[in-house]
Amino acid sequence: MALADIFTRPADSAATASPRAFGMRPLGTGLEGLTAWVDDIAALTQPDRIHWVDGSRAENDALLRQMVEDGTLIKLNPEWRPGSYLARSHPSDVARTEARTFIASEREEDAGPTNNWAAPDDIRSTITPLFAGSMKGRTMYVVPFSMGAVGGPLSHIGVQITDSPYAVASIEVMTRVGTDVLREIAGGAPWVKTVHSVGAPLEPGQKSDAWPCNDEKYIVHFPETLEVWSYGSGYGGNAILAKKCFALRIASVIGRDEGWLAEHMLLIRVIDPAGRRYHVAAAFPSACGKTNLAMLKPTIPGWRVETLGDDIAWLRPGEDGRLWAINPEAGFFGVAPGTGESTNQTAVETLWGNTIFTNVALRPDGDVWWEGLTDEAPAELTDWQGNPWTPAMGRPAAHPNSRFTVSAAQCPQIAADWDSPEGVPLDAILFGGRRATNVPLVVEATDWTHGVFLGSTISSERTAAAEGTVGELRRDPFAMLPFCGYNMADYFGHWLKIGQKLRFDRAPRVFQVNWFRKGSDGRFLWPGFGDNARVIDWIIRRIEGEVPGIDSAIGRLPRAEDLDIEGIAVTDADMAELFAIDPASWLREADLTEEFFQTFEGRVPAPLWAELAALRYRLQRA
Ligand code: GTP
Ligand code: SPV
Ligand code: MN
Repeated sequence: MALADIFTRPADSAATASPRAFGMRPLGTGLEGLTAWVDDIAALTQPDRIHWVDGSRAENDALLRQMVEDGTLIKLNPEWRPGSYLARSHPSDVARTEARTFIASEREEDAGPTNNWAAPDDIRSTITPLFAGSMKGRTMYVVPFSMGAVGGPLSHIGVQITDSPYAVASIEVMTRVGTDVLREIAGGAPWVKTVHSVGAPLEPGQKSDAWPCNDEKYIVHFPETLEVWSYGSGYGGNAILAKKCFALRIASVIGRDEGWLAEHMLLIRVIDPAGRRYHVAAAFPSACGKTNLAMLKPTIPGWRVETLGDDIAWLRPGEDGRLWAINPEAGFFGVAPGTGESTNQTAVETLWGNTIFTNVALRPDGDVWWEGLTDEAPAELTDWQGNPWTPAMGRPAAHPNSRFTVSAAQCPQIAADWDSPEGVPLDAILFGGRRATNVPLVVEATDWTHGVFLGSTISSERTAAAEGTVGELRRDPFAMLPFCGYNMADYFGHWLKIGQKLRFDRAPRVFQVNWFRKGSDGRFLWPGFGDNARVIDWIIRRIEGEVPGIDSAIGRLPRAEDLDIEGIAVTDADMAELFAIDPASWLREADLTEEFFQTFEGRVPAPLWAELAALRYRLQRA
């Protein structure tokens, strides 16, 4: 089949298979395989129209215009926010739904205790009837996309079928969409199948809701057949399947089998006053500071940071014994609240236009607002649900998980080579979380194995990025708890194995950080944001061997005089509290770690148990 024909081909007329027969047909390879799959999905979901997305500007313009007409998007005032739109989701569809997210591996133990497992055949027979006819009255979009530069050595291709034009517009920002991806498929490149339906078929003549979705939700991953099926939600990671579903859950499984890592990490280049360049990746749980650190504006003179990625990094050991990283995405889906001139000026500048905002507040002048954008709220607003709002009402105007979708290229400090196919060699890996107590501002792992242990024991207070109780402490190893597509104990083992492929003197050094420790008065002890550069500065001087690390029970700490706190209002008492290590509460943490490791029923690698024993030994003597 010629590539040009794909945009005009009618749906396969034979494609009226019953849901039960679905998936029985061998697909073949290349474009034939792709079109056979599209026909199968169309036969199942029965859309009114099929639209092959070519990723062109004209197509995107038309899509956005259509969504404005349909009431899905509100066009913002171009005087303030050119090319930008506001979407208001259904109030029940505002975040990832982890309880409805499944890993359908053949064997239950391959999903592990931290994932919801479903037997593939069982869950297929549950969801297939839901997808049957689910796109009636709607357009089915076929979106070919590449994660990483098209054709790059670390890149991977996917195709998303969706009945949500909002998802299409988002995928076009977040990934590389277009005909060059089809060309790769035509050339025989493997691709991941992702199917998404909001689950809101229309009767003839029925008008769609502005934000169609379904109370019943399923986000199902089939790691063996490289498929994602998502039903019922139009929001974020539930609907932009390239992101968490593919680039983390499915990619982590591909990485396990191929010898690389798919990680929930931001990626930056740090340039010191001497012009030396370092590459740092950092894994923090959702809404714990990745986008902010990715756009760091150092408050110490002479330092610069260039953004490479803000959410996901794919890491692969190179021939040179270093660990190389790419950002597979092409845009940012960032948390709006808390993003302001004083915290993340770069993000504010990135959002000057061409941005889709979801669930933020609308100003009377047709611009957007959210808590933290400015110190003072405007006198009146329309809140994220479309209701009149004034500050006196005492509830937030923007949803706590409201977001912006904007292309990475628009970031003023994006690295010139951010989309280079080879990526960058890592000098440091940071693990962090939101911890009001116990965890110091920064601690260095003694070696790779200890670093893997630190990653495996990360816990963090829950945020609004997913459904659940905000503030509740939970384990979130490597910030991957909701995103690892296989047994996390095996994943820990895979990290250890990757370490063996690195040259010991070239492997990235591992650190744990915590910007969120609080004093007894409940305030953050560390100013955070731009001042986090002070911690990075110490990390880099450790890498260069310019300062000693002080051994403690939990790892290496800075000497007080080595952390540059000139010009910031952190008192000696605050510093002491930021680094205080209470052996008794750390021993309690160690007990919880043991409990956590035990849930994996013997699968946690022995070196991590040895690290736990060594930690306890040191704590008992501290
Ligand atoms: P996801 O996109 O959900 O993965 O979140 P993220 O990890 O990118 O988090 P983001 O950078 O958007 O920050 C989430 C929230 O934490 C925002 O409200 C920020 O203002 C706040 N935050 C980020 N960095 C810091 C920091 O250094 N200190 C403090 N106190 N808050 C921070
Ligand atoms: C996160 O929750 O980590 C996000 C938002 O980045 S979502 O894409 O919805 O997963
Ligand atoms: Mn983010």
